[in-house]
Amino acid sequence: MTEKKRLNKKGLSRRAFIKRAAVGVTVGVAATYGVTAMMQKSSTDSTNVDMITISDLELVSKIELKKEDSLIIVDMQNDFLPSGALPVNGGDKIISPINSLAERFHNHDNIIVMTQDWHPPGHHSFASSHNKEPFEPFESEGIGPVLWPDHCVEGSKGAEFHPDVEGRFANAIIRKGYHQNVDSYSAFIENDMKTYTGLSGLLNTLGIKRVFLCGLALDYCVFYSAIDGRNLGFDVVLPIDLSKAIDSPPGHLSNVLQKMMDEGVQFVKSDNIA
Ligand code: VGL
Ligand code: ZN
Repeated sequence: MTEKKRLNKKGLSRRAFIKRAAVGVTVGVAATYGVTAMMQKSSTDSTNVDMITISDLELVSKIELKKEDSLIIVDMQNDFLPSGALPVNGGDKIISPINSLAERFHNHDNIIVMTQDWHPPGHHSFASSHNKEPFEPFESEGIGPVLWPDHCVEGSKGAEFHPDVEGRFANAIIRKGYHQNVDSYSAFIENDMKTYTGLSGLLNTLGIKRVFLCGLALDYCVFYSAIDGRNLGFDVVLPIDLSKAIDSPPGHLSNVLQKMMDEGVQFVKSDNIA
């Protein structure tokens, strides 16, 4: 049996477990939260053989753009890029290929949305608000699984889009994370699992059926957007070369890749989107 098949088989049994864990959950990231906590536990187990990496993902060979497609560019802001407050490794490498994909969407007259992490000073997700260190584990309603350095404070330089990111193609900008005590990783629904950002309403009104997600960070805002996107009935495509991960706590990335596979997110190289 090939490595991929083996992983998929494991994925299936894990999915069965996830389905059970998710009983009673109708919408949003509720299932994701419980399951992620469960998965994190297994990821720190050194006997865990399920660790998957980006190179294990099965890729779709080619995707043709349709008019019901939208590109969501997640949090390409100074604070998530080198020299920012919460820099994501390699984040700068994806700027130019994201611009090029955005241009393709624009040329096809497809809707492009940019999201912007936008926190009030002293936001509850900041370690400094709890006299703790960044990346310390922390769970409370709408916050966690770790605390963050102060980042993307509303109106600050760090919250601005990186100047090299081509913003002129964006048809809409969705801000998120602006409630003091609740974070919003997902572009669709805040971490309280009930407050909508308005993105799904916008996309539904415009007749969008499929979303392409790129940007930062792969294992937080992109991941939760992908899962919510699926739960809200969208087809979700992730151009895998256009997103980079934080991977904190360690093993988090592997868990979320597995979860996205299980939820029917499609992976593709951005060059193969035409
Ligand atoms: C993000 C952590 C905190 C993200 C935002 O954009 O992935 N991660 N705030
Ligand atoms: Zn944030």
